[in-house]
Amino acid sequence: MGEGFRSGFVALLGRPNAGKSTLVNQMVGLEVSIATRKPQTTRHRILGIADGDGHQIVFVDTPGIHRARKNSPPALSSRLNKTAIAGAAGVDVALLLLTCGGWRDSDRRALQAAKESGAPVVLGINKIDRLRDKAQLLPLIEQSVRLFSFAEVVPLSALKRDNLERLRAVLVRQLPAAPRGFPRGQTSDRGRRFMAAEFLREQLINHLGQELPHVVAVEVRRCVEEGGALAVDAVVWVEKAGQKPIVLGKNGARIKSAGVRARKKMERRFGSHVRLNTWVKVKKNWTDDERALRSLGYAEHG
Ligand SMILES: Nc1nc2c(ncn2[C@@H]2O[C@H](COP(=O)(O)OP(=O)(O)OP(=O)(O)O)[C@@H](O)[C@H]2O)c(=O)[nH]1
Ligand SMILES: [Mg+2]
Repeated sequence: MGEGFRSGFVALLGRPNAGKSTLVNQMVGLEVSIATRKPQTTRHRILGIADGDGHQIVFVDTPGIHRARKNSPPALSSRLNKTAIAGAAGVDVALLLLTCGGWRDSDRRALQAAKESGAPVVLGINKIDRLRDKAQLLPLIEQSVRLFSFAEVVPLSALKRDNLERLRAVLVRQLPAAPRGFPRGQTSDRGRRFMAAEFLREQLINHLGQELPHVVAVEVRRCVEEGGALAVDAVVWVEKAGQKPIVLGKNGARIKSAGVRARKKMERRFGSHVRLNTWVKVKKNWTDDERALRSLGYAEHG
């Protein structure tokens, strides 16, 4: 490791659906955090480690910061916000991700969290591939720099990989001179059991309508090598008996289809055959019950 190596933590903050997880995955070069088109996908603090020439950036992906909606479960909702805010504590850089759609209430909340981290705040303006005319960015950049003195402002498209190298250079400049904190080649702090649960949850989100994703949790109870394959036993938790048939689908078609897709992703990632067994069970009102949230692993940060 030569002199001048830079390394540190960069927290991704922003409203739900801003593209934080997509960006982390692109920077790491591997899917370490699931991303879907529905808001409130990420529920944990997840590290994504990006090694580069003379540097290592440890991205901290966080849940989207939002205002509790009238019909959203208060305990889960506030837990997600707390996890996001806790994820920014002690980092070297806060990367606030806005979209080119402009500032909303939840973006301002995320800015507040970024400021409170005490770290320099870089503003990323995502989804610029949606702009027909890039000149539309200028008023947004002007408005943004009036709101706060950002260390830098970087327009980008996480999806199309537009301007990501510039972003990387900007972030590295903000990092302290330090040796890498994680061994080269390590891409995340999460193991197979976590990724297996997340791949299944991702496919369930894709298979379900607008509201149900929020009431689904996946718990992998067993993830062991057995007879040349990885045996994964997963319980899909819903919070009301009436939600069970929706997750199952007609003759179990929905959970089956989600399960097949999730299994294929697991097989690609883990490089082994996977035998996935799923059960759909009811944990009454788990989204609004602190104890249930803890037992499902949603309360590890304060
Ligand atoms: N057009 C476009 N879509 C994007 C871009 N980046 C992300 N998306 C899409 O935006 C949606 C949300 O992306 P995520 O990465 O899950 O967003 P997030 O900020 O992690 O969301 P939460 O985990 O819910 O807070 C997905 O459908 C992405 O494909 C981009 O640069 N351009
Ligand atoms: Mg996310």
